Amino acid sequence: MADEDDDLILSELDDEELVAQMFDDLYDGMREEIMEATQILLDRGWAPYDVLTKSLVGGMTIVGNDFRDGILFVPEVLLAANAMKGGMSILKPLLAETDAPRMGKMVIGTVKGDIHDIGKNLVAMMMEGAGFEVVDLGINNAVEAYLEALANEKADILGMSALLTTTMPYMKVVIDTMKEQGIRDDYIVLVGGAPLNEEFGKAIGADAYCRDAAVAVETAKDWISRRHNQMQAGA
Ligand code: B12
Repeated sequence: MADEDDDLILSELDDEELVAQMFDDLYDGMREEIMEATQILLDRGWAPYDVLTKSLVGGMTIVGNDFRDGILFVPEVLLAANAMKGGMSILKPLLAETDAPRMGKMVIGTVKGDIHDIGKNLVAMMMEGAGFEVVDLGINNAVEAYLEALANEKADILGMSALLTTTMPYMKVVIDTMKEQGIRDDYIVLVGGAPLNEEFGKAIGADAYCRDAAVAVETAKDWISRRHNQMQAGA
């Protein structure tokens, strides 16, 4: 016997029901359904950013809470993350579609010992959407990987992500190495990840902590224009 959910036709749900269903489907790691629902919301005229924040990020927050509370475990969270990435793959080209002039270049990666990449990927997507060029180093990056990429790519911004209290101190290792090499001030350093806060960002010598991808974009724009002004003043 088919279970009730098998008969559910996503396109027949109204927006509110569909978002609630997406929360359930994300929770159950249903990648196909998440991709279908993402497309339906877009077809109904939802802005890509709203689909991202109201359905995908909203659903992932529930997953995160239940993981924290020991209701969900790693395999289930991986399935949920995979479903979220399915939805993100549809949104990515739309968020990146912009006429904005190139704003600057960012190298971004999750720090050594840490394999969380959903938040970092979101930041990368939103930065691209805002007109930045983004070089994504992926997960588990040692200081050498960051420094090599910054030099090779002639980047303006370094973005580091950490989701574990055990890996966030590694950001300081990277910044301290930059200081030792006399290159710290050549770059704007932005840091983010759920366990961080503003105080931590200041303590390790980052230029800014950003609580989410939208703030990351605003902060990056802000710092880039400050730099341009400084350069003009110094010229
Ligand atoms: C999904 C997830 C996983 C997935 C990761 C899949 C993937 N591909 O990323 C899997 C199942 C693999 C996983 C594994 C583990 N996880 Co985990 N995971 C999560 C979970 C549920 C959600 C994280 C997430 O994606 N959030 C959604 C995104 C959108 O949010 P975000 O990452 O915070 O990103 C936003 C901002 O922080 C910011 N941002 C993020 N990065 C950056 C970077 C820059 C430059 C800027 C500017 C901004 C920025 O912008 C983003 C977008 O708005 C969190 C719970 C939580 N509430 O955070 C736990 C959590 C982070 N995990 C946790 C743990 C303990 C682990 C494991 C150690 C579990 C284990 N026993 O094996 C392993 C660690 C493995 C490792 N070495 O890294 C703990 C960490 C606890 C702690 N205090 O350190 C958490 C908090 C859960 C909990 N409460 O227990 N995890």
